[in-house]
Amino acid sequence: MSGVRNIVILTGAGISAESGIDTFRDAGGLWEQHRVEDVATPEGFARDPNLVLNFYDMRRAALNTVVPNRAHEALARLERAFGGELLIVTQNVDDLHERAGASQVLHMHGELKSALCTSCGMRSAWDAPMIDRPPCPVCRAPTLRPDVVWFGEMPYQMDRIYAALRRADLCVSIGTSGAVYPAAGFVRDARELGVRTLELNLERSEGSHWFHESRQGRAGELVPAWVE
Ligand code: BV8
Repeated sequence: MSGVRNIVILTGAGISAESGIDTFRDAGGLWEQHRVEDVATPEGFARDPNLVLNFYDMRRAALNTVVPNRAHEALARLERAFGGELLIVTQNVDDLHERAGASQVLHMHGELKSALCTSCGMRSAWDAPMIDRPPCPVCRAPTLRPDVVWFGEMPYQMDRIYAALRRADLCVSIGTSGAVYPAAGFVRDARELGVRTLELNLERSEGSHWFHESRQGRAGELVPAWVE
């Protein structure tokens, strides 16, 4: 990566697929098992909170049965070895980037291992079920929800993401279908800023035509090969 000083890496569910975490839109994925409207919107949570709390309790518990894969490990190696600025913007709510050793990770759609209190608005590290309505660690009210960004909600730290894109000279998208905005628009934002763009994905995505270069393959092979 000669001459590259600032890298923004966007990751999606495809980077965690080889760790055994279901993606959303692949065959048998999460959205085939549940309607988005029922489990990933504020309206769905208001309509049937137990369905939503169970959906996220199950996914949070599953995290303790999976481990980072070669793609997560390669990005953590890159972060340690790279002399410039590197930010991993992940759409994923799992903790596999961090468990692989990455530290500059921005969860724009929140995290399974975090709780948001709808009474006091505070976020707390969390690794237990919510179905029994445990008390908020801060205000003690029994009003915790998953600290994830649902459809119709504003993703986290958008200003920081756009500031990083403005400084970047390379933007790499790994394992995302390019179906969900505003993340799916980052490649266009990057191109308008004159940033070089690379896609590493199992198959061509909805946004592949926007990338300067698009490579197809499994993240467990493509990402270590790109990092080395
Ligand atoms: C918002 C929750 C505004 C946590 C998720 C235009 C502009 C702005 C917004 C919109 C717009 N048009 C529509 C919208 C609204 C909406 C949206 O984008 N809808 C889509 C469906 C059209 N966006 C929103 O609502 C966003 N909020 O815009 O707010 C606003 C403004 C002001 C004030 C308030 C609000 C919020 C979106 C976040 C929704 N939450 N998740 C959770 O449950 O996890 S989205 C969900 O899908 C995931 O979080 C993920 O981020 C996202 C995308 O999925 P991917 O990660 O790409 O996964 P997917 O399964 O789709 O694809 C996997 C890919 O991996 C595939 O390409 C596959 O080929 C590849 N793959 C598989 N295996 C491998 C692999 N690749 C490599 N190796 C492998 N082994």
